[in-house]
Amino acid sequence: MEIPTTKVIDLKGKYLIPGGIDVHTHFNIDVGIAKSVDDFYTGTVAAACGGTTTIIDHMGFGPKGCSLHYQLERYHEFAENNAVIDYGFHGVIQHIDKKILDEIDSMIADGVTSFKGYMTYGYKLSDRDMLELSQKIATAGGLLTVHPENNDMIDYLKNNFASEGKLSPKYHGESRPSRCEGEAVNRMLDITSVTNCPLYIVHLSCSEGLEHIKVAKDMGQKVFAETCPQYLVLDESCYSLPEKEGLKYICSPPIREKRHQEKLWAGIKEGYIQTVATNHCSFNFLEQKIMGKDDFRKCPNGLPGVETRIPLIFSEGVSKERININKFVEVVSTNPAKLFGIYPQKGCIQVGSDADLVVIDPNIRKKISKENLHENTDYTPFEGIEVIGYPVMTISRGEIIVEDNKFMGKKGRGKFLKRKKFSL
Ligand code: DUC
Ligand code: ZN
Repeated sequence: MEIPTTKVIDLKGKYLIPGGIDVHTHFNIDVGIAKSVDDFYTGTVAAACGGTTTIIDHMGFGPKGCSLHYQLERYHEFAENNAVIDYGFHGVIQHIDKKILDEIDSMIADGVTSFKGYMTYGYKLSDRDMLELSQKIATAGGLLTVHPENNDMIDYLKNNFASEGKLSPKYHGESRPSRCEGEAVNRMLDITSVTNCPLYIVHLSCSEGLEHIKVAKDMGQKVFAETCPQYLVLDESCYSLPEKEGLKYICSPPIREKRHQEKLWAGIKEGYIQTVATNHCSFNFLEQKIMGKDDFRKCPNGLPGVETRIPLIFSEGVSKERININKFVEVVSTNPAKLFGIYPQKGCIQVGSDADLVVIDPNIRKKISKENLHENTDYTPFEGIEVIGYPVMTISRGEIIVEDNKFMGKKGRGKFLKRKKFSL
């Protein structure tokens, strides 16, 4: 018989929280003009070092016309034998036809219970597509997640700026104004009110979108929202940094004017925003982001951030007293687990749960720097920000996998999470 070993850890002066859950990563993604530099090994090592014990990845697009399971199989191959923490996938919807709609049931049976539709980019869905998709997801017991931006507005503005030779990183932000996100959020709220489908807005970046969500939620609609650290701590001035540094911050939706930040924090505090995820989609500055040096449209969109989420939200949220420790745990762990069908296996500390645990020392002060991170990029957009509080130990299913910023787990130890149907 195996003798259980017991290790006593002195947590005096520290917080013990359920492991972080980041429900928005893009590992192994190929965006056509570039491949991300974090795969399921480097990305999950970085996640673990930053206090995250579960990720749910938004699979990238597959070949035109491919089935949902085609892409799911590719992602199982990417993650298996590589991920070091537990993981799940959101289905990605590239087009709508009867075959795709019929496949939703079997995806759910296979543990993929949420699906992402884009309103912009190459595989954007029309309003009619969204109606049919949300109707199907609602009856199948899934959750619809949406990237909301008005594609026509973006196209129009981008073309206008280009014709005037306005191609510096600043015009990335200006071609995707917050009204264009707000409009798309509102449209999705109306569409899903017709089909009665639960809606999850990914990477909410602006007060316009938040206001629409508040109205709908107060009227009883099932709508949930995620924001990301970049929208809470950075502002649009990053696009005007010298030496093309602005390219480092090109992501969609873009980093907004400062006025949005406190609105988003208030949205978290008041419960209109339920999760903070990252949209981690990492490209190197030197060979990849720099492709946009003469034209922002050539810069691959995306920022790294899977490792800095917990430190930034703890520091800017709890240490700076914008939110209390309970709200922090809700948005980085418990709510994501509940929304995405892995609670109480994950997202809480209780008998029978997975013993995914993180220790945070609230007294550590350190400057975020690429040098101390495990993300595979040559920069971090949060360089130089001083945080108060940092994760010092990460435990996954009872095993210590990170201690004092050193990863000591085994490659491939992460397991696929077959998620339950949406039930909130
Ligand atoms: N936004 C990004 O910046 N990158 C990947 C996908 C997305 O929505
Ligand atoms: Zn995304």
